[in-house]
Amino acid sequence: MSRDDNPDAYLLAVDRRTGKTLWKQSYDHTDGFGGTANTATPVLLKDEIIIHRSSEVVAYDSKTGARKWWVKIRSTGTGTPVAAPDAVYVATWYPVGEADLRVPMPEFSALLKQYDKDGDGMLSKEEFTGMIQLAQRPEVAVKGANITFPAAMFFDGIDSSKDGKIDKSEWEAFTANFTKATDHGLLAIKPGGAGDVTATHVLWKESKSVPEVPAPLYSGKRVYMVNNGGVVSCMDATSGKLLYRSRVGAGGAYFASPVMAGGNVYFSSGDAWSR
Ligand SMILES: [Ca+2]
Ligand SMILES: [Ca+2]
Repeated sequence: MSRDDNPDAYLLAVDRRTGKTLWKQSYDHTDGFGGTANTATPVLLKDEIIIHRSSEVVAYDSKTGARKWWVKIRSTGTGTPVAAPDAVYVATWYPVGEADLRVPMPEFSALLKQYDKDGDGMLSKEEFTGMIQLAQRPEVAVKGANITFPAAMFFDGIDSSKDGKIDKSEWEAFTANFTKATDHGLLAIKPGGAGDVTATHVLWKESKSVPEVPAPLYSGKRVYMVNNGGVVSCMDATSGKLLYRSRVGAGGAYFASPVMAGGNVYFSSGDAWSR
């Protein structure tokens, strides 16, 4: 697997004894937004390989590599799914998915003031050299906590008319689409479907305090998750009912997935990002 901007991204099955390629399944890389990571680890549930990527949670037949079912989402593709007997739990995190992560996008008039050197009321690639801040991570007080990318990375996606310039309507369409975060959440998905099961196989969804990187933990018919800042949520695995939500008392970024041992759940925080 690889990033969406890598044309060679694929899922590969290799015979563990001989190293021979059994099958190779390519991705469509044209979806997702520029900053997607797609770093989630694939997981196996019976004969299905389940992958969380920026545009879908998708299951492949482990024998043939055929696409079996998928749920359409929009996320960074960072959280590794967890396979339980009756459901797959996956945190689909999106940079503007929760109110405290959002930052206002600049108005087009402000961008013109800053970048429109030739004064034609549009932005060419040469002019639009700055950075775009897409979101923030207020719970993560270190460098790199603001989700900021070079404008050039998004330029071709924003320039929908493909004339090499961004105009007001193109900028507004981009910001409206980006800030529309409908799919962020911890999803419980019933496996074993066929084709697009977005409308039929999502058992429940919890949209608050969703992890960016850590996998959820399934144990004792409960699902636990921890987000940046250390808010822990515990849901009933079957119904999705929130049983409790609480701060563990340690802030900072959370990358490590929780583990269960001896009847306790262990969480590990860190703030070493970008240092
Ligand atoms: Ca211009
Ligand atoms: Ca244009």
